[in-house]
Amino acid sequence: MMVKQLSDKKVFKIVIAGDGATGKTTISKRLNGSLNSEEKLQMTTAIEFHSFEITEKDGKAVIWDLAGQEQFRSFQDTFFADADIIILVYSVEWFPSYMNIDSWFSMVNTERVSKFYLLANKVDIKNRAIRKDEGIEYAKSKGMTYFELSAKTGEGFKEFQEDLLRTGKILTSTAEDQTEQSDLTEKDEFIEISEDIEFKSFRPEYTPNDLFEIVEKPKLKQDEDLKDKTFNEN
Ligand SMILES: Nc1nc2c(ncn2[C@@H]2O[C@H](COP(=O)(O)OP(=O)(O)O)[C@@H](O)[C@H]2O)c(=O)[nH]1
Ligand SMILES: [Mg+2]
Repeated sequence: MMVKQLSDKKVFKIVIAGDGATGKTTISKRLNGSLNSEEKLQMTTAIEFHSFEITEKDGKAVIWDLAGQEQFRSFQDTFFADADIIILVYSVEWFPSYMNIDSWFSMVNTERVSKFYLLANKVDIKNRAIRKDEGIEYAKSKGMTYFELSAKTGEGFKEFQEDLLRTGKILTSTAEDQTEQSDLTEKDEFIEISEDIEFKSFRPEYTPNDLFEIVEKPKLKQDEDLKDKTFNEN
């Protein structure tokens, strides 16, 4: 996927979405450097905003992050509208969060989006439910750029951050700057295939591409039930 350029835009909108507790807020805070600050979580609004500098020429990104309201889908139009970059997040140890990526993806008007990331978070947890090659395969099928990382330990984070900053620079750059960067396409993200991983986590036999009826069910309660079940089995 080539990065579509915005003309001289200085502030752009990044939307981070995915199921609750997959690490969206942790990722956002690591991006803007506030991860370890005492900043209090504002739970009174439906959306949190995290901003950070993207270029020396006052290019700025604002991340739109749901403040724990992931189960209510009524916000979606405003939330996704005019997003320049979209980041969808799942947690590698929690299969339903991977399944639901399809549902998050379906809320987006992809034509308007300059770049789409799929992040497999929490790779510090060794008990994986989704292999790396599956994540890559899915990302590929949707034209997304895949990274896996741990927002908690920082493992793999730099690679994603650098790609995001590079994208941001292109989005905010002028036409002259563009000539140098015009060759920027996806690089090596799809090449590496993971080693064998033993599945211990909860794992039903379906993938995000065929799960529409599953995500249409009342989600939160169902997920909680599944979660309890998994913990009991372990
Ligand atoms: N082990 C592990 N835990 C994480 C990671 N990222 C976030 N968490 C934890 O997962 C929980 C939910 O994270 P949060 O960022 O609030 O998720 P959100 O609901 O998607 O915004 C918190 O307890 C985080 O500390 C990670 O990479 N690894
Ligand atoms: Mg959050």
